[in-house]
Amino acid sequence: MAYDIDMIKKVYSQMADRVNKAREVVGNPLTLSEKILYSHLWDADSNQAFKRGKDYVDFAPDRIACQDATAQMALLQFMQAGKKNVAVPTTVHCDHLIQAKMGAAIDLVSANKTSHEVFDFLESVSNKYGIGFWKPGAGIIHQVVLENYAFPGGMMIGTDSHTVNAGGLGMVAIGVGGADAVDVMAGMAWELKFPKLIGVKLTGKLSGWTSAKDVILKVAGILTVKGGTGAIIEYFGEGARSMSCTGKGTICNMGAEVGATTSTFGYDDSMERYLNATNRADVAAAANEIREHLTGDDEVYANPEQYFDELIEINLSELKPHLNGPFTPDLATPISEMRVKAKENDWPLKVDWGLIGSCTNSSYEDLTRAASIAKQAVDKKIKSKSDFGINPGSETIRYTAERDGLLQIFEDLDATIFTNACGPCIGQWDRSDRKGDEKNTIVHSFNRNFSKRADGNPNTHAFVGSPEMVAAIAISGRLDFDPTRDKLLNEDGEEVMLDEPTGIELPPKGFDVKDPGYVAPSDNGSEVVIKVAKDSERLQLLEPFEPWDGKNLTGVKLLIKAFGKCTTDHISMAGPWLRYRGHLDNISNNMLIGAINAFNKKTNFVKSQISGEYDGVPAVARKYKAAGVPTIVVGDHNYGEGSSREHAAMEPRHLGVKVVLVKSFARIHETNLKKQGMLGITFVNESDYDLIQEDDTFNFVDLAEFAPDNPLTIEVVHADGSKDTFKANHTYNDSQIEWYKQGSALNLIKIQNNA
Ligand code: MIC
Ligand code: SF4
Repeated sequence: MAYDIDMIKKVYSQMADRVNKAREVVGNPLTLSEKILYSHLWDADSNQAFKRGKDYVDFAPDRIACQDATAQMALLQFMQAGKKNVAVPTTVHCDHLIQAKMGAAIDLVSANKTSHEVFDFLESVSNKYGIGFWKPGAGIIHQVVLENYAFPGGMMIGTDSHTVNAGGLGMVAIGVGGADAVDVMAGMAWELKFPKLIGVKLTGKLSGWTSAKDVILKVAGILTVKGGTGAIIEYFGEGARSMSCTGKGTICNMGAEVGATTSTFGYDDSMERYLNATNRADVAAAANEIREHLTGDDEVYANPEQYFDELIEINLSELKPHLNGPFTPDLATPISEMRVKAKENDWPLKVDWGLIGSCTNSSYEDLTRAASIAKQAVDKKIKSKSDFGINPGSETIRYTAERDGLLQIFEDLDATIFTNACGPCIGQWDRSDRKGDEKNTIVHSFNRNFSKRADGNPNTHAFVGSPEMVAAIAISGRLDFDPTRDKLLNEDGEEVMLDEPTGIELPPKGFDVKDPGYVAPSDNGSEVVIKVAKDSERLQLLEPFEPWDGKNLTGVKLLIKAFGKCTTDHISMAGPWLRYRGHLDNISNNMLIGAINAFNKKTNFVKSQISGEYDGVPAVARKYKAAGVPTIVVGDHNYGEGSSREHAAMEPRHLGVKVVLVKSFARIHETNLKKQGMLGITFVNESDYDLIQEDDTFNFVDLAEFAPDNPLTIEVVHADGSKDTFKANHTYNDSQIEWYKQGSALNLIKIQNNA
C-alpha cells in the first residue's frame, strides 16, 4: 500500500469537479498543468482565471520533501513557527552529506560518524513534528519520492531544485527554499506566480544510443539555462507515451537546468506500470478512475499552438545522443560533432572518470542500459580506460540491481559502488586520482556541471550524458569517442565495436529490498526534546532578522559586482561547505567566494571602501557589518541559477547586505531573497550594469514608498562625486512587501501565530 493513500484518494475525489469548474472559468480546454494548478488552489471557491506569468496565486500543495542539506535550515525555521505538527505529509531524506571515497560500506559508516549530530537533529525534529525520516543510505530524495510518494495529478514542493523529478509520474512538483516549505508545513498557503506554459510535442520513438536524457539535453540546448524561467514545460505526444516513467523523470529532473518552474507528463500506461511495480497498485487503480483528468485535454494536444505560450517539437526517431558541457548544462553537442568541437575549444580529450547515478539517472532502466555496455567491455575483453563510479538512486534500486547481477557487471570493470546518495554530484567526492588544479575531463550522468561542482577543481571539464553514453565514453577513455562510428582495441589487439545498449524498464522479478531505510515519526511527538549544543559548529538556532525601519536606504556600499555566471554554487558553495548548512554564521564564511569580481576578474578578492584594501568577500562584508555600513551585491543575468539553497539568500542577509541588484534572477533564488527580507531588484536598462564602479555608494531615494509595480529609483555616487540615477524593477506584491517590512517571512508567521 502507498504511503498517505487517504490523502491521495481525497485529492482524486475532488479532481473531476475542480477540473470541470476550471475549464468553465478559463473558458478553454485545459493543459495538464492547468488542471493540476487549478485543482490545488488554496481558495477552492475561486472563480478567477489567472493570467500566466502575471498573477500571484495561493496554492495548497499535497506534500513536502526536504533533503538533509536544506532541511536543517528549513526545520530550524519551522521550529520557530510555534506549531505542534506539520500540516501536510512531509519527509526528510539524508542524501547530501555522505562523501564518496572508498565505496558504500566504508563511506556510509564514516558519514554516520562525521555528520551524526546533524542526522540526529533531523531525526529528532522529524520525530517531534510528524515528519517521515529516511536514513543516510536510503537513497537520493527524488528517487525515493518517485518510488514512494509521487502520484499523478498531485502537487508537491520540495527544498531542492530537482524536486521537479516527480513530474515523471505526472505531478506538478516544484523546488523551493526552506522558508516556502515552512509556510506549507505551518498550514499556510504557498504562493507562486501563475506559470507560463511551454509545450513539448514528442513524436517518433527512441532507439539505439538515444535515450530520454538526450531529450532534455536537446531541450537545454534550445532553451538555454534561463529559457524555462517562470514556465511549466508540459510534454505530450506519442513519443511521450512510448517512454518509460523513469525516463520521463530524467527529462523533468533536468528541467531545473533550463530554469523551468517544473515539467510534467500526462498519466499513461508507463506510469501505471511503474506504480504497480513499486507496490502502489492502489494509487494506479485510483488514478485509472479519473484518467481523463490526469492528462491534458485532447483539443489541447491536437492544436497545441493555441494553448501553450511556446511550442517545441522533437522527433525522437531523429534525435541524436548528446553530451552537454563543460561548465554549463546547456552547451549541447551531438556526440558525432564532439571530435571537431572538442578540438576547437581545447577541451582535454582524455577522460578520467565516468560517473553514473544522481537523482537524474539512477533508475533500474538506467542501470540496465549502462550495464549492457559495461558487460560488452568485459565480454569483448576491452579494458576500461577511465575509472568508474556508480551511485544507485535508492536502497531499493541497489538491492534489486545487486540481486539481478547488475552491480557485479560494473564491479567486473573495477567500478566503485558508492553509497545510495548524491556523492560526486554535489562535490561530496574525495577524488583520489587528481589533486590540485590540473585541467582534466570527466563524464557523468548527473544534471549540473558548473565549475568546481564535482571535485572543487575549476579546471575539471565535466560533461553530462546518458548513463549508457557515459559508460561507453568512460570505457574508451576519450571524449570524442562516438560508439556508432568508432572501434576500440581489445586486449587481444582486435578492433571491436560496442553494440547498441539494451535496457529493461522494470525488474522482471519485481523490486525488492530488505531495509528501505524509513523511520516513521512518533504519534505523539510533544515529548521529544530537540537539543542543539551551544558550541556546535554544525547547528545554530536562528535569531530573527531585523525589521525594516521604513526609511530610504542610503550610503550603501558596493560589496561585489559579480561578472558573468553567478549560480548558487558561486554564492554559497557546496562540497566541503555542506557541513555548515545548519549554522548560519559559519556557512556565511563561504558567501560569494566563487563569484568573479568584475573589476579584477578574480574570485574572493574585493575592495573594502573602509580600508581601501582587498580581502575575501565574507571578511570585507563582516567589516562593513561591524561598522554599521549597509552593502549591495550587483550581478548579471540569471543570478542565483541552480540550487534551491536559501543559504544563498540568508548569508548576505546575515552579513549586512541589503540589496541584490542584477540583470535577471533565477526564480527560486528571487523568492528566497524576498522571504529573508532582502531587496532583490533588476535593472530596467541592463546597460546600467556598466555604470557601476568599484568605489560606488548607492542611495535608494524612494524606497520609503515601496509599493507593487512601482520601480525604485537608485542614485549611484561615484568616487569622484559624479552621480548616475537609474531605475530598477521589482516583483514584490503586497504580501511580499510585508515580509520585507517585518524583516522576513518567518517574522510575519510568528506575528500571525501570536495574534
Ligand atoms: C543541487 O543539486 O545543487 C542540490 C545540492 O541538490 C541543491 C540543494 C542544496 O543546495 O542543498 C538543489 O538543487 O536545490
Ligand atoms: Fe543530489 Fe545531485 Fe540530485 Fe542535487 S542534483 S539532489 S546533489 S543527486
